[in-house]
Amino acid sequence: MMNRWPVMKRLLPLLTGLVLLLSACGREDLSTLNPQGPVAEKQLDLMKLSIGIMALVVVVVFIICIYVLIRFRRRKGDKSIPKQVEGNHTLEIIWTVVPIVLLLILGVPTIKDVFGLAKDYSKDKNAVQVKVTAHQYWWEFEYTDYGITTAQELIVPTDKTISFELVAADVKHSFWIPSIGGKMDTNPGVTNRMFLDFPKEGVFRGKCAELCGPSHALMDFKAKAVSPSSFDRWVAAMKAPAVMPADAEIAEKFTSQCLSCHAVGENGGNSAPNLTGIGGRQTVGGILYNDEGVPAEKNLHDWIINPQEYKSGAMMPTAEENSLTPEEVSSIAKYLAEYKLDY
Ligand code: HEC
Ligand SMILES: [Cu+2]
Repeated sequence: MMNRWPVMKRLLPLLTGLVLLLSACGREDLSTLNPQGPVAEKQLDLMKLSIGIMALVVVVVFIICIYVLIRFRRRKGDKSIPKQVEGNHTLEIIWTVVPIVLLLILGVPTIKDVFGLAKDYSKDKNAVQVKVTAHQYWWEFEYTDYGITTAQELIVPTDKTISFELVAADVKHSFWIPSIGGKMDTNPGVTNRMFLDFPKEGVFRGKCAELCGPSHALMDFKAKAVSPSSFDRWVAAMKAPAVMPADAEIAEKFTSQCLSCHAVGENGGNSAPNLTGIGGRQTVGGILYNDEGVPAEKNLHDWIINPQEYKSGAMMPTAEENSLTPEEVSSIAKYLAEYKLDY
């Protein structure tokens, strides 16, 4: 027999590396196996139940199969025809009833949860209504009861159910926060509904789960669950008058070159992410993380110079196309980095 160990020994570091790489992608957990809310918990319970039943069936079938293969194998010199069991009532009843019982055990909770998770909270006065619009390659969150809109960072209170109305502005996308629950397609022209609860404070990573173009894999967002009082402060801060660049010339450039698409406070358009309080967000564009190593100002600066470099196909012009001088880019990046909301 060939000794395979030397080959395995060479493959082992590669496999270890792969495992580490795959498990260490991203900062917040993207796993459905570590639920942080009741919806994801129910979904995980269903996965466990169905995998449990399947595993049980596989084990039992394999044990019977191996037993039969050994016990009833053809022995040397034995030419006789085995005992025929066709039409055996006991056997037929067993292999009809057992699957029915298994399907019932799987089906009853599945149907109960599928309908339970489809509950419509769109008329519920206690729920926070959020209209999610998916764009290539960013997420817009409109709080219809509060008259505010934000992007890339969904802020939610821990004490209320969030009722989502989901649509797409261009092609089909899919809204998914693995550790909280989901997913649900967003379609152009059709509204889907879903609700989620965020009982724990924290930041949870969301993803587009439907191949939607070259930067599909970069269509990340954050869901940030905060205390009820913090949420109220955030709403108030979002509604406060916009902070514009202090320098009049920069303010004018910003208005003419950026607010044609973007908005801050009550100023600007709505064909691009709302930039109110962008300096306090965890990322720029959902993917460039702001931290000590790379502060928001640097990420904003790099992004404004050439968004396509970080997200190919991003529908934002480069600094050159926006006819900005390097000084103007720096001033705008500094202004946006300092634009933070207190909440
Ligand atoms: C033609 C419309 C358009 C113009 C003009 C425009 N942008 Fe954008 N911008 C976008 C779009 C679309 C995105 C989202 C890209 C993506 O993530 O796919 C974006 C994203 C951004 C982001 C990241 C937002 C976030 O939520 O993380 C920043 C910051 C930004 N733009 C700043 C600017 C600045 C500053 C200017 C003016 C110099 C500007 N943009 C001009 C369309 C525009
Ligand atoms: Cu998408």
